[in-house]
Amino acid sequence: AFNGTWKVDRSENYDKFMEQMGINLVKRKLAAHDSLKITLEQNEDTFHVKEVSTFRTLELDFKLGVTFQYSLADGTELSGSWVMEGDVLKGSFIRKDNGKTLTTIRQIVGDELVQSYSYEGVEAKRIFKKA
Ligand code: MYR
Repeated sequence: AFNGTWKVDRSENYDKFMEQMGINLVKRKLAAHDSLKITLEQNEDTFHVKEVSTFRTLELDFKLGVTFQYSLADGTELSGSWVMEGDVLKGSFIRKDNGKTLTTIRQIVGDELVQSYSYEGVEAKRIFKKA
């Protein structure tokens, strides 16, 4: 169900979320228009991800339940993993610089992919449409 290319359509509370993450105003303004596109390809418990935005292009693989490293566009390093609960992908990541946890959920709602983020009490969503 997650397979395909997803292009961000809109975001909710993303600016506040990034502010909580400590990202400065200039970077937040750029990030608000990052044209993020995520391609997901699932093979059993392995996912191949291609991420394309105005900041960068990157590809990675992760396996459900297996910890991996991921860097945000601003260089902040995270370590964590995704698990599948029912039809929902749940991710839990720890920031390497301060040890704080960022959780995220991907789910299909209608014909959209909704990714929710939570960090230090602030939540945001980015909603993607099939490209
Ligand atoms: C992936 O599955 O796409 C790779 C792992 C993603 C890890 C969690 C991403 C959190 C992104 C938060 C963006 C907010 C920047 C302030």
